[in-house]
Amino acid sequence: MAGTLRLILGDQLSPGISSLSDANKSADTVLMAEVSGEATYVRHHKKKIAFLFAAMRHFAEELAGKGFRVRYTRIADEENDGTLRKEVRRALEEGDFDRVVVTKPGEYRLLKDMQQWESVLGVPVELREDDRFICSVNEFAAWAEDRKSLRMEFFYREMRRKTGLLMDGAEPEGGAWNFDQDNRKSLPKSVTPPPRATSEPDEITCGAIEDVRARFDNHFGDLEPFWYATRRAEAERIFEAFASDILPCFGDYQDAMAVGKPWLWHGVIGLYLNCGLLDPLKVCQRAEQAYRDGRAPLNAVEGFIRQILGWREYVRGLYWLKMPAYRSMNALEADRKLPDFYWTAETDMTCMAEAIGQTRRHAYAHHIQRLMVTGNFALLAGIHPDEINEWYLIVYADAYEWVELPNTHGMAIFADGGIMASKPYAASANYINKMSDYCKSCRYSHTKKTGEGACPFNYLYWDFLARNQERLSSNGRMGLVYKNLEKKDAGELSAMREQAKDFLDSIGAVPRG
Ligand code: DLZ
Repeated sequence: MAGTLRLILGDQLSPGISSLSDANKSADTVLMAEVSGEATYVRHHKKKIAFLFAAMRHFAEELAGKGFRVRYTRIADEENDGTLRKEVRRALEEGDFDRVVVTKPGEYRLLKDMQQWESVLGVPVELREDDRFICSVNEFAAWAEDRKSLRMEFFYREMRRKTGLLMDGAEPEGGAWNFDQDNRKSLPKSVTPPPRATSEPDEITCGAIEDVRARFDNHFGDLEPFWYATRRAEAERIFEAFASDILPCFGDYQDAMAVGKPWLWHGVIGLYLNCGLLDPLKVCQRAEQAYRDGRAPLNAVEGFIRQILGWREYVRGLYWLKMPAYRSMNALEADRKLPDFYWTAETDMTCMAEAIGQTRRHAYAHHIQRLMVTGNFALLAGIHPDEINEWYLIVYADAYEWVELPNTHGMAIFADGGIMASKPYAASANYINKMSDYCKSCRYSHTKKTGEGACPFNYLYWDFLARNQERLSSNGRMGLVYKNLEKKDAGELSAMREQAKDFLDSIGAVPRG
């Protein structure tokens, strides 16, 4: 009897995935394939590839243990045809299948490809919804319909009502939807972040690391040390350690940054959530439990839940609502190349060196580093969206286009012209100094606006405002900033603009032409 070929992608490692919902274990085959096409369409961080290959191998084992027949192609297999489409074709040729079932992918380029599979492969191909999100694509579209403004905050309230998370009847717990004003503390010198739970690589994970070393050694980033969890039970253990010991301070220092302290009180669970090792609703429920048990304060728990129930669901909805046009938007006509130090971390700016250096080491930076350091720099410098979007997709272990693109394109560099954010998140050195200790050990002065030793974030900031005056000065939320620009001494402004240009040219951030 012919069976069904059920394809599982590297970020679909959830036992409840829709493509398996009606599987017949005795007739069907689950196909998983490590392919160079997925590892190199952008040249992903080595640690990201190793993490995903190891997690895929463990998931294949998990499924086999549950009685599924699994066909698994490793990256080193001689017969490996290199792309998902070709691996599906090879499986169809070598087996007895009368249809293919797959859960829709998280990236538009792959969805477009899969939509052709039925005609090119000659068998019915069923693409199922990915129901691992709390809000479906259709539900988001219905929410967005006829709305002038698609701000996350209103969507988030709907999600709170829908799930009942942190609700007190019809009202938000604690009388407010958002406790962000409590979540902007900088890190006092006397406070030390807690140690983090890590996972020892087992034989399977070590094998994946060696395969990546052999094939992708020229990709960005450090492969080792490697201590991310690659099995579900380990990811759950690490999350549990966070929920019980670290979550209580998550809110307070959510926006803080400090030299040599990449984790602070952050969850560092995006990579597990986004490949399916952790479930978003369960994670939120566990955080709420910590609050209900009196073990974590409301500002911490609300802030954490908002990241997942609010931002994560919102960016996913927005991505599918706006693609493909979204990706080619360039509202600020940014046109410069990405400077080389985004790859090397070799820059005298301590904040950039720290954020990029830890990204090289861990394939991780927290949201304020992404938004207000590397993102802010790209915004001010006018880096072309394609260059910065690709960088973010490559370097973070949690990055897939559905989550990366809106966060970078919309939030960090305002390329969508205000669909996501009501104004650009542009900031001078003052912000970085307030929220971090980076400026203390930096050779640049955060108070100096021009001349030798002035922090580039300062003159780039004023250059950004002047360059975009026509586009942004009518934005009500930029009114004060533009009043300040008008008060600026013309000589000082032109000196800053000249220094901005010289600096950008000197770091290779030249116009793409
Ligand atoms: C990111 C990634 C990588 C590096 N490798 C694979 C792979 O070999 N096989 C696979 O099925 N998936 C991989 N992925 C994840 C896919 O790129 C991801 O499923 C799509 O981008 C859709 O989100």
